[in-house]
Amino acid sequence: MSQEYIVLVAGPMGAGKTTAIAALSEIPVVRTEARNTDLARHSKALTTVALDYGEITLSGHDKVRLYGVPGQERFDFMWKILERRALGLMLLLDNAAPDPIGDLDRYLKVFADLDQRGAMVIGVTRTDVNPQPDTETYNERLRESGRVLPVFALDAREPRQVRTLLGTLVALVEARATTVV
Ligand SMILES: Nc1nc2c(ncn2[C@@H]2O[C@H](COP(=O)(O)OP(=O)(O)O)[C@@H](O)[C@H]2O)c(=O)[nH]1
Ligand SMILES: [Mg+2]
Repeated sequence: MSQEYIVLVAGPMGAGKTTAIAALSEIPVVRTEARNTDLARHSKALTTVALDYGEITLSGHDKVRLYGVPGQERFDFMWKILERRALGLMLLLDNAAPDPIGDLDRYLKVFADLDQRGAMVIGVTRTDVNPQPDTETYNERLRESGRVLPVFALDAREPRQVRTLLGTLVALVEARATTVV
């Protein structure tokens, strides 16, 4: 039977959410971007203020609806609406950000419900720009917070790497679906 999954792609501004969705999607990505009015936080001229949307069909039948959700705290309420419908979360973290481990902590708190109910994978981008912290540091932090989650270093511009991350997430969602009846 074919399945349909809603997957959220979350993470701070500049982590590669829009790029990752574009790398995965087989339809033209619906992008809602606007001029960045928060240049103090990030120098990007365009930033996501609403949603990015893309779709991918897995193994010929299962469809994944991908929603990129805003990275700025002032849009928090939008995360909550979609989170209720989602089964999986791809959390992207920018390794070149000032405090990526702090970002991890913050997003784990925000998405605690989805983490409990669904599945989560973590993709660390920009390791080419900033190799530290390494994935072991993320793993340690996750262990401290009582979680075991897959952590991948990846480049959001590389479709194959993003597909690997999504494939892992879908496998976790399916494992949950068969164990939690
Ligand atoms: N150097 C480098 N650039 C990346 C990587 N992943 C994404 N980018 C770039 O980072 C920029 C921000 O990505 P974007 O998708 O707009 O981030 P968003 O704010 O999370 O949607 C884009 O120019 C991407 O091409 C990576 O692993 N390394
Ligand atoms: Mg974006």
